[in-house]
Parts: sequence; structure tokens; C-alpha cells
Amino acid sequence: MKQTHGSSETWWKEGIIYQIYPQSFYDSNGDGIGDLQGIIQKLDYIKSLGVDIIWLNPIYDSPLDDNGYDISDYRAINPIYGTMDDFDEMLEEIHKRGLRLLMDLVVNHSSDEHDWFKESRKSKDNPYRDYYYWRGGKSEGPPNNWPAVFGGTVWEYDNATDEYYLHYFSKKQPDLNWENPKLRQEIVDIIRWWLDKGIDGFRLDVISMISKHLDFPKADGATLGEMFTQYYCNGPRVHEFVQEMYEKSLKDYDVMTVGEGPAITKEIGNDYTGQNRGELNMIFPLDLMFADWGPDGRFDPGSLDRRHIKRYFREWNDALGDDGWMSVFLDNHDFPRMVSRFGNDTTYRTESAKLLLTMLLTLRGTPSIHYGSEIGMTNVKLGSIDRYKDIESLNFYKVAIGKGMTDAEAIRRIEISGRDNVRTPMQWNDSTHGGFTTGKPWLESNPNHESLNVENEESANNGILAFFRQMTAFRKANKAMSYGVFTDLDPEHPHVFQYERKDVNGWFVVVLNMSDKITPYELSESKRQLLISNYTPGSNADELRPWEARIYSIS
Ligand code: ISL
Ligand code: CA
Repeated sequence: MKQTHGSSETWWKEGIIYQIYPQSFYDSNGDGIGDLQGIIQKLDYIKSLGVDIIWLNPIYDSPLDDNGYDISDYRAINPIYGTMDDFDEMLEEIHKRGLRLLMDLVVNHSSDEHDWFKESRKSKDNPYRDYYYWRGGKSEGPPNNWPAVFGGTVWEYDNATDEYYLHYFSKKQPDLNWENPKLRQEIVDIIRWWLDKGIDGFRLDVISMISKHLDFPKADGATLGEMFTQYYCNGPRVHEFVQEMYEKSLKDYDVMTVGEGPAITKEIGNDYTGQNRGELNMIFPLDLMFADWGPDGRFDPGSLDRRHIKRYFREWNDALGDDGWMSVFLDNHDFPRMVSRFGNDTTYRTESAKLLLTMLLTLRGTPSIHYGSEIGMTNVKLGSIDRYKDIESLNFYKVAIGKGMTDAEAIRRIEISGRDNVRTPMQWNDSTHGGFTTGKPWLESNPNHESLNVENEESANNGILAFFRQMTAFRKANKAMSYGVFTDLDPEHPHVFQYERKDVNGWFVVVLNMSDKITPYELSESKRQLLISNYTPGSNADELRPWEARIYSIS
């Protein structure tokens, strides 16, 4: 990871990330679970999209309490996905096609089934005791009153030693103690082990949470969002830890890193990614993903003013300047499908999916596309709780029903915000389960696979897939899309996003009508030539049709 940030050119600024949720991509052996051989079989398809970097959600050994974000062995492949030989073959096939592979590094916590934790819980003087946070209770209760992200408290009582251990997420995800230099060395060793295998980088899960406020103060009535900013994230030693990790491992390799985590705000984005920091190459800023949540978080969804989306990109762009870098994304395995959340997934699904892809591929930052977005996959309505799989939704349901919420209301909220929306099987064709598996899928396929699928898209001329390929090619052909200065040309408009990208290589104006409404709109540049649009050119250039997206080149 050479520290070539700022305006200097490098592959990870020009690349396009394609995210694969391994469980849901393609099942090669009929057990209902996507696997590594399945990914290998689809690499030609992935290559055909014009993307460059595959980001794979965790595939390590894991009891799957949180679908792999609970790792029990950092150097083993979960047998449901295949073997280490399959992995090596996959990596080779990826590289053969000129693609790269990012792995997900989950080192804020491990699984409670990791050997370290099994040892740690045995006794207070076990050599692994300090790999985790153990604290005594206070007057018959836990050490403090902090809420866990997936419900309940962050402290779990353990009988064996009569103490509590810390877990910001589920109780099967105990937090690793980064204060312990031995633990930090273990992580460096794991990173080097994978990099020596030849992978091309990491997405670092909740990296903003690895340093704790060790006094664990009592928090009064704070929401989860407030807990993130005040206590859980950006702890006192976080930068020291990330810098040490970089120094001892990443800096010796030409790989990329993208850091994820709540509360990485605009004010501190460059502390993580600034070119002289010796930390990360880029971040996934999450604030837009949380922007329409109410005080009760994810399952308290509200609506979002389009101006907020514009402001998010504008302000992050200004904040990072020429120093840091970000990835541009509108969904991932944690947040609803972008076309359902930011577009219109019924009347204008095709138009709005294309508009959102246009936005992703013309902003400043490395685009990250979640599998299925290239065909406009949508949220799913499964209707009853026994059909949902995600721990976060299941825990929410239990608590909500316990507090008196009706089943219908709880399901409604899960249908809007739950993470299973973005984890349904990839829709390859119109056969049973969308051609994802010949068996019974681990999570039901979205019934709309009957019409919405890759095969249909491949044969459609004006499909979303063809448009996506056109857009990736456009981005590749024009370096101004990677490096050009971004300027929001109309910050005040309630739903039209008009911006330019400009450098010595080119000058482009992008116009996006983020609305169901026909919108009269006068363009600011007159010497323009229309290059790409999600509609056939109309007679009236000064009127934007619903979800119309246009890219002009300016002379
Ligand atoms: O979705 C959230 C809360 O409802 C976020 O706070 C989310 O938990 C946060 O973005 C961290 O996500 C990552 O770490 C989690 C894992 O469940 C997610 O899948 C992962 O992306 C714990 O490892
Ligand atoms: Ca399988």
C-alpha cells in the first residue's frame, strides 16, 4: 500500500468495486448456500461488467451468528463455502482475469467460538484472558448500562470466572482487546498471512471501534447513534493502533484498504485516510446510510430529503479535499437496496436504477456496487418473521413484540430496513430460486426474479445491465471521472443533482432528476454534447423526465 493519496494516480482510485455476499451469489453444489466454486463459475460474468475489484464479505470459519462477522478461525475457510484449495483456485482465476480481491477483515471482535475466547473464558490467569475485555459486575448487575448494537447490553455474564465480557454486537461477538500488544501482533500476523497469499487488500470492519474508553462510564438515556459518537467509536488510541498495523504489515505491500465504521465523520475522515497518516487508503462514510433513521435506529425509518444526498457527497468531497479518499456507495450488505431506498422500485425501477448507477460511477471516489445492483435488484417482502434470517431483524422483532408492537408493524419495519433485503440470492434467470441453487436457498429468493434477472437483462437492449456496462466503460475511458474536480452546480435544487467533473483530461456535466416528477430545468452550460442518458433523447432538453440522468461533455 504505497501512500499515494491526494491527486496522485493509483489503481485503487480508478478501480470499481463489486461486492459479493458469498452466501447469496451462486451455489455450485445444490446445498442452498453460495460458495467459492460458484464465484469461480461467475468470474467471466463479473469481468464482463467492467468492474475491477471484488470485495468478498467474510468467508472464514465461523458459526455464522452474524453471517461470518463472527470469525472462529482467521486462517480457515468456512467449509460451507469450500476449502483453502478452492480459495487458492479462486484467487488465481480472479488474477488471471486482471481482477483483484479484497477480503473482509473483522478484528474488532472475534467469535466466542474462536480458540482465543475459549481459552480466555477459562480462568482469570489464562494467557488469553487479556485478549478480550473482562470486568467484574456492579451491585449484582453488569459493569455499565451500554446497549449492544444487536439489542440487549454490551456485557455478557460468564459463570466460569464470575465476570462479564464486552461485546458491542451480539454476545457471540466478544470484542478483542487491542490494548494488549500480543493481540495486536496476532492481527499483524493474520494480515501478513493473507497478503502473502497474494490478496489485494482488505475492507476493515468497524475499524472506528477498536479502541475503547476503558473507564466504561455510565451512559444516561443515550440513543445508539449517540453511543457511537460518544463512546464506541474513535476511541483514544484508534489512530495509534491503525498506524501500528499499517507500519507492521500493510505498508510493505501494494494493496488497498477501505475502513468501515460508524462515526467516522467529515471532520475526522482525513485522520483515517489523509496521505501522510500511514493509516488507510479510503473509507466508507456511513452517515448517509443512517440519515433517514429515527432516534430508535434502523427499525425507526423515516424519509429522506433529496437535498441530503447531494449535501452528503458535496460535503464529504470538500472535507477530504486532495488529501484523503472515500468509496462511493449507496447500499451494501447492511443497508436496503439502493433502488428501493433512494430510487423508485416500482413505476420507475429501470430509470431510477440507471440514475443511481450513473451517480455512483460519476462521483469522486472509488465506486462500490453491491451484487445485483447491475440489474436493479430490489428489497424483498417476506411477510412473516420465520422467513427472515438476519440476527439484527430477529432480535429487533423479539424485543418489539415484547414491548407491544404488532406483528404487522414489526414486519413492516423489517421490510423497509432489514438487512435480509440486500442478502437475497442473486437473480440469474427465471427458474426456481432465480437459478441461484438447485436446492433450497438459505434465504428465499425475491419472487420478482421471474422477470428481474441477469438472463433477461442480457437479452434486453435498453436494460440496466447494458447501461451499467456502458457506464463502467465510460468511467474507464475518462480519467476525469476518477480524478477530476467535483463541483455541485446547483446545491439548492430540491431534487435535481447537477454537478461537473473537470480536469485537464475532460469536462463533464452530470444531471440527475431524483424524482418521479417531470421537472423543467435549464442547464447551466450551453456548449454541451449529450454523451449518455437513461432515456432516448427527447425534443425538449430543458425538461427532465422522471429519474432522467444525462451526462454531457462540455467543450
Ligand atoms: O447497521 C448498523 C446498525 O444497525 C451499523 O451500525 C453496522 O452495524 C455497522 O455499519 C457495522 O457493520 C459491520 O459490522 C457488523 C456486521 O454485522 C456488519 O455486517 C458489518 O458490515 C459487526 O461485525
Ligand atoms: Ca454451496
